[in-house]
Amino acid sequence: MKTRVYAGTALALALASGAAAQDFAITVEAVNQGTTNAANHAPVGPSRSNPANALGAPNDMFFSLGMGGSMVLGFGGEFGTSVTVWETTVGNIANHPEKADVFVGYGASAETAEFWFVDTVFNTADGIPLSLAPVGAVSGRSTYNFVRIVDTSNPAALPELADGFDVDAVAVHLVIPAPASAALLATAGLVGVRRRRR
Ligand SMILES: [Ca+2]
Ligand SMILES: [Ca+2]
Repeated sequence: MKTRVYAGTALALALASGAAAQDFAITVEAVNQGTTNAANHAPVGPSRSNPANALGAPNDMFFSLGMGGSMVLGFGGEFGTSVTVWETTVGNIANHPEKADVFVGYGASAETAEFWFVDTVFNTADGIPLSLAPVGAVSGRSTYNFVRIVDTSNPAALPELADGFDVDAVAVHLVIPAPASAALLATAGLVGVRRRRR
């Protein structure tokens, strides 16, 4: 019996620490890549056009949104608190001032979800959590299930080869867990019931 109690405590601790941990994007829900900044709107190169590079933890592998491009990411559940975006710029960042608007959305799909503006992120200051508290005052919600990132880089400030904001990774804090976590919670509840019966 004691073993069960210890197991339950360990699980509860794991779940508690999991709630505070960052949850990285796991699905690409929509992509609308823009072009390079060239006068002929040449497409972004293939090595910079894999949307899956925006999934998972920051690793300097990225998806270039293209000038004016956008993408929507999913996290396997509903999140609140904050959104953090990591960008990758190769070379002298001062010569490539890139930025993007970050939105959170809620709905059945990326196409039908309603989105609310959170903040603008700059490649010169990435990896900073954006609070969702001000968004809640507008949306009337505390949880969301999509993040949309829209390139808003200024074409006039960039060279011809520029291809907009480069998304390396996006993190949230899941508050309504994915199915796998829900199963864990159910197990934790079962342990708790057994403990109370003693
Ligand atoms: Ca870029
Ligand atoms: Ca990446």
